[in-house]
Amino acid sequence: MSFFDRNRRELEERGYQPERLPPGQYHTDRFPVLQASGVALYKNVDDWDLKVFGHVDHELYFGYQDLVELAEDVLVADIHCVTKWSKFDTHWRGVSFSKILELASPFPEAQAVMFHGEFGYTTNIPMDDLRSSEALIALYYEEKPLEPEHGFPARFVFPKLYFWKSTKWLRGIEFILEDQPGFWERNGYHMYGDPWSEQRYSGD
Ligand SMILES: Nc1nc2c(c(=O)[nH]1)N[C@H]1C(S)=C(S)[C@@H](COP(=O)(O)O)O[C@H]1N2
Ligand SMILES: [Mo]
Repeated sequence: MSFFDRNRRELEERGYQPERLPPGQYHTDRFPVLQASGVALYKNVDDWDLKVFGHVDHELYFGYQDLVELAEDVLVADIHCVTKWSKFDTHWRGVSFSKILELASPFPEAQAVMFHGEFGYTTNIPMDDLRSSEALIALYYEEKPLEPEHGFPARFVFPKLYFWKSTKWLRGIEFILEDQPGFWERNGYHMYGDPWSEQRYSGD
């Protein structure tokens, strides 16, 4: 029996539905750490801020305390990494993306958002998906502030797509007119990244 078959059988024995795993994924209880850069360490959280800009009526600017005061939305979801691990029922708390839409009022012409992380990391997500799916600026994981390696002070969480779309050390939310590739999308990953259709690489 293959590793993947055994993993699905183990899930079943533990009372989980193996159908929660998208094709080609296995489940892990661990929380792997992945990034293209080093880990951003903010010794002083006042050195961090988040800008919302681009094609919007109202540009927004948040410090950490501003977001802490707004952090009342909870998202519980399965996450799927393109390197094939998935993790069930991850629990996040922060500011829902719908709150950002309400405050910023992006122009109706804006077709996509470019998320900017520390060290120049970027990734793109279409507006239609952001409007219709669960999306959160997370400050807390399992009710504790994020660990630095998982994106402290704030990361995006967008479980509908592969986890590379969930920017750690989030610094900018840019509303753009046309969907553009971000860092991994320019380096061989799929423009969209739906785990259920296995859109891992640009040719998939
Ligand atoms: N800023 C930033 N965010 C990032 C990345 C990165 O390199 N830089 N890597 C992405 C990738 S490929 C994955 S799989 C997830 C991993 O998140 P984790 O380390 O919390 O598991 O973060 C995503 N967000
Ligand atoms: Mo990833």
